[in-house]
Amino acid sequence: LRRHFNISKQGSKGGNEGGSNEGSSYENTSSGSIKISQDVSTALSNGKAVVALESTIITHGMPYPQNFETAKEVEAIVKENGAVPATIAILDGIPCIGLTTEELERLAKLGTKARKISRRDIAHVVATRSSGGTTVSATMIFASMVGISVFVTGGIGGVHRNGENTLDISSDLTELGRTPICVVSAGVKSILDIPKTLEYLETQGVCVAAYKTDDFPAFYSEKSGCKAPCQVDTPEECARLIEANRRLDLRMGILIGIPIPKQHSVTGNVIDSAIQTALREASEKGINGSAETPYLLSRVNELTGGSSLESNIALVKNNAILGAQIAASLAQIQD
Ligand code: PSU
Ligand code: MN
Repeated sequence: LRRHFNISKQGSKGGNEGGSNEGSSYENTSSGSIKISQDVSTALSNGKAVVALESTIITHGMPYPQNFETAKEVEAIVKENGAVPATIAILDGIPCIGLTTEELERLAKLGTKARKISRRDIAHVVATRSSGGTTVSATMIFASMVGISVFVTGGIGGVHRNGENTLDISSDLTELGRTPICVVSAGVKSILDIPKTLEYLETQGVCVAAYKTDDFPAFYSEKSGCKAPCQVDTPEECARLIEANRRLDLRMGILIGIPIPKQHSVTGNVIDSAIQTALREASEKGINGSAETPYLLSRVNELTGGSSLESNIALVKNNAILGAQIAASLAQIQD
């Protein structure tokens, strides 16, 4: 019943590329060449737990050096909790599943000079041999290609405020509607329109569940005030959800929203007024499209004097624990 590697193995080709590609294998997919690290490749062929991690959070979601430190720590947390981390990015035109520390550092230092890669950008980045961080949508695509079922991030994109007029709706949402990956996140930031995001997820047929609560979490705060359609209470329950989705071949994604740990949550005036200011500035400066989310994230960080960044880092780590536990549980039931 292993669905892994419906792509043919081309054999190892590590070595002569500055040492950093050592131990990786190139897989030939119907859509081109992708590189899978040895760790991830071995875990997938043995049916072991693997957790995908995105990289736009590194290039566009946090400043250096916190982005690099967090990326390394999140990988360590995934390992401690029984799964193999697979950070996904495109480097010099090659989609990479599982990065070396040097590769993580390269992305972290590139920051916003790297491309921000959503579904629509993949072909161009590959064709021009460019490098960049993959958003939730692009990361889901590559994770799904190699048979990874669980993916951890901080927060996903959503329907932007005033999205009914701008049509700015993150491709994360449509990807969740068409790609069977379980995404673990702390919900959706209130820089976005949370009720409309949930409506849109329903239209896309995405299974949305909140973890140990019936309130969909709002990233910096535990509650959004919007009821989550489902509630799950254990990693095993999440794994059973993934397994049911797979067996029935429903082909849509699952979104698990886990609230930020109470001691790290920022609520009330500080964050609200920072978000309001950032939104107003973005609109005054005419910042829109794919530049809007990175702008809002970094302005909110600045305006809260780094306290929102601290929360962001804490919640990603918390999500990584649950993601690894879900992947471990899934590996067990699929055994
Ligand atoms: N929200 C965050 N941090 C992030 C992102 C969103 O709190 O780093 C990133 C993710 O990579 C997400 C992307 O997939 O932004 C969504 O971008 P857009 O809104 O342009 O679709
Ligand atoms: Mn957008």
